[in-house]
Amino acid sequence: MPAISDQDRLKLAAAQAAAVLVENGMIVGLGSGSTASLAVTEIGKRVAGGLRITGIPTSEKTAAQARSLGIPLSTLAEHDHIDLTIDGADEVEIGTLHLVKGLGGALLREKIVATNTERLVIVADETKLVNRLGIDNRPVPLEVVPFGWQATAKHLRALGATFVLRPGADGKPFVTDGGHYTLDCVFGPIESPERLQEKLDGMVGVVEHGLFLGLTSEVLMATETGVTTMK
Ligand code: A5P
Repeated sequence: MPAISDQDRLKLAAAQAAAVLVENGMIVGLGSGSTASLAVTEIGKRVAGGLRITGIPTSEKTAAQARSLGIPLSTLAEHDHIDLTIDGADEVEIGTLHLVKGLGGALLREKIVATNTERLVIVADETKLVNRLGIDNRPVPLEVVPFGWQATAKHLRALGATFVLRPGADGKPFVTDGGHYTLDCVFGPIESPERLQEKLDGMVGVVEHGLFLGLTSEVLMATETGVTTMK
C-alpha cells in the first residue's frame, strides 16, 4: 500500500471527526472532493454498522461512492431540509469562515445542498486556511453556460480577473454534472467577497460561483496538533 502523505493524514482526521456528528435518522448532505470523500467512507462504515441515515449527494461521483458503500440516497425533491452536510473547501478565511469551493468541479450542487442545510460542517486541513480569500492568486471557480462563454469571460476580464477554461481529462473543456463549463478565475486577494459575490450573482452566463459566504456553521480544521473546531 502506498504511504499516506501528511496532508492525507490530516484530511482523514478531519473526516473522522465529522463522521461522528452524524446521528440516526438524519438527512445528510454528502460533499465532494478528496476530504469529503474520506468522510463518506467513514459514514459508510457507520451505516454498515447499523446507522440509519439518508444521504443527499453533491455530485455523481459522490453518489456512486455512497451507493457502493450502501448509504441510502435521496434527492432535494424528497427532502428539502438537510440536517447536516459535510463538505470540503479550497480556502477557509480566518475570522469569517467564508469559503472558496469548486476546485473539485461540483460547486453548483454543493451550493444548492449547502443553502438548504441546517448545519454545514467543513472538513479541511490547515493548508486551506487563509487570511484573505484569493491570496497567492488562488482561483475562484465559476460554473458558466457553455453558450457564449467567451462573452461571459469578457465581463469577468472587465472585473480584473484572469481565467483559465478548465480542461477535462480528454483535453476538451471539463463539463460539470450540470452540463456547464468551469472558469477558474484569479481575482487576486479579495478585499470584499460580498461585493464580488454581488457582481458575479448579477452576471449573465455565470450559473454559480465558488464563493460560499455566511453558509458555514463550523470548520473541522486538522492540524499537526489535532482537529480544532472553528465557529
Ligand atoms: C468540490 O467541488 C470542492 O468544492 C471541494 O470541496 C474542494 O475542492 C475541496 O477538495 P479537497 O478536499 O479535495 O481539497
